[in-house]
Amino acid sequence: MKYAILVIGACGQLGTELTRALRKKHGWKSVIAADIHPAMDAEGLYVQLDVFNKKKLAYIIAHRGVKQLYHLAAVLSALGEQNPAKAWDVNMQGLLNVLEVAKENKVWQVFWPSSIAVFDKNGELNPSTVYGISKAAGEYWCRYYFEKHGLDVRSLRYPGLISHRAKPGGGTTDYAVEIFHEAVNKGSYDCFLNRKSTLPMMYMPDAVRAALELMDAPAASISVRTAYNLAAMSFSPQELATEIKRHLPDFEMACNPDFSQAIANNWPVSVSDYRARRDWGWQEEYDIARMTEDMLVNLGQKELC
Ligand code: AKB
Repeated sequence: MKYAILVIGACGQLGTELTRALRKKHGWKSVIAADIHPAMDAEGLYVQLDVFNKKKLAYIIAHRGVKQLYHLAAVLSALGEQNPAKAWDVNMQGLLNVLEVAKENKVWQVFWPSSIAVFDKNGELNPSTVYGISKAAGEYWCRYYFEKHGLDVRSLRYPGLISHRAKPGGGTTDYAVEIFHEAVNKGSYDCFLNRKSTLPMMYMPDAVRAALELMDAPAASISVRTAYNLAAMSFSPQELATEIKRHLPDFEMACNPDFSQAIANNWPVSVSDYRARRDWGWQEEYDIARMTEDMLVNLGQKELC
């Protein structure tokens, strides 16, 4: 491979795993990790980048021969409600900068994650958070750059993501990661959503594979140029706690809903992803049982078989 791949937001929950997967697939020298932090790790190429710095972004793309770009930097739903102006700025201006610089520098493909936060509880496109509004508007910007400028932008509406490497920060679905760490470290968890709050979720290996498969799909098969719905499983905190208890029988969960509950109440319990299945063969691998077992193995609580 002669071109470079740039991952913006490479230190985040999705970025950490996607960068690893891209390096495994395309080679260590082909993938440049970028994030706002001074340095990530010694594992591969890394540049410090603020998404507001268009000049530096253009320089990296032009001088490193970047032809594929993953733009993951964002302020998530719960944190966004604490600081709406910042969330709008980072999420919207960041995306517009990336799209514009990618267009000017003839990047072949851009991946940008959207979210189930664009929906209301009936599954209508009707966002209730600044994060959701920025994702909905961003989807239309992606389609606009495709239709108007021929930029091959592809996007997925991710559910809550569960992973054991990097922790998420500022999301409504973060409880589904925190619960594992607390179960393992303390044996108990105080959940900020109520027991019955069912939301769509996905295990990280599926989320990473979905992005890679979407980017590998022939352009002619991509019928959705806003963002594809993507689904794997739906569960409530109670259902997840019950699943964890199968492995850690002494685990206990209390629930004390905070402001995030109002956000969760406005999201759908599930989404239909038939277009992703039809267009590029999407198929999840992990359900709640497999995901829970794998999380606990990776957090050192179960023997690897
Ligand atoms: C959040 O909770 O904000 C995110 C999301 C569902 O996009 N995990």
